[in-house]
Amino acid sequence: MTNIESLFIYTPSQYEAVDHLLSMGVGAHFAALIFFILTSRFIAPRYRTATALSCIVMVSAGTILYGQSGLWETAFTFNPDTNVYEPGAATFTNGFRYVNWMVTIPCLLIQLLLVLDIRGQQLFSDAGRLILLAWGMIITGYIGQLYETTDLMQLTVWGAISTIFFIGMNWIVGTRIFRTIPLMPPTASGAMKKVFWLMMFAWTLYPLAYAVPYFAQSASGVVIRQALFTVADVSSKAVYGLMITYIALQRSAAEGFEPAMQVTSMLPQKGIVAS
Ligand code: RET
Repeated sequence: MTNIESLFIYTPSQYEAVDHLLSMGVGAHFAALIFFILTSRFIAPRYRTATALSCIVMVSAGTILYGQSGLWETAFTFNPDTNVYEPGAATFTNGFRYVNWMVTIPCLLIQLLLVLDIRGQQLFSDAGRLILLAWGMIITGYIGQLYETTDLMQLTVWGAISTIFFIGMNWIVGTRIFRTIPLMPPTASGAMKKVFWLMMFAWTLYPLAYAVPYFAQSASGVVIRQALFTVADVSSKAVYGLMITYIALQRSAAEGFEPAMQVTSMLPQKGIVAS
């Protein structure tokens, strides 16, 4: 069982493109981590768990991408005679990503419920259902991708089952967001709509990356796939986390949390005298 990545040889620019995409992913997640740590004190305690979950996602995703970039570098070695990178000591796989999603997706979903201010019993039941759907989606997708070089029929069937879970999960996410938007402070509701569309866009890039073996079984297909993964990762985790933090900040300010009011300029700054 292997991924299409291991089937090809790469020109130096194709090899470097993938290497750089993976390193960029590492950098973006660790940079965002610093931002979330530094800004968490402006968020009211009621919403601060959402920021803490962003930190967990950043460490988890940054670490896995660091591993992927190391794996890429050991999986292919440069042959100076032919001027290409050929399969080397290790076998490249995207499987680690799927395993990582078992942790990161639940964190991303719970963050959303927290900034929607869904609490108590409702939080438990919504989170429970969303996590089970997400795990169903990931496990079936993981099984499917094991067959991508050997049996496209299996890739299709498992991918289709995974998509059913995906649709169920999106349905719950969409209904929760649009039901709650009218109850949110106006400063946060516009951003919440954008979060919904960001999720629809970024999360759909993952099934596209899964489907690359159907339409691009080649070294350039691999570059396309890793580019899709990188755009999906940075937008579904780092940019999403920034928007969640923005919403948490606006909600904190609207509820009278002073540090948030200062950041959002709802309070006059101390020491500045109005003339
Ligand atoms: C799979 C298999 C093919 C069908 C579908 C999939 C969906 C994957 C998604 C992944 C989202 C990942 C995120 C990670 C954050 O850390 C499993 C590729 C629908 C939606 C948001």
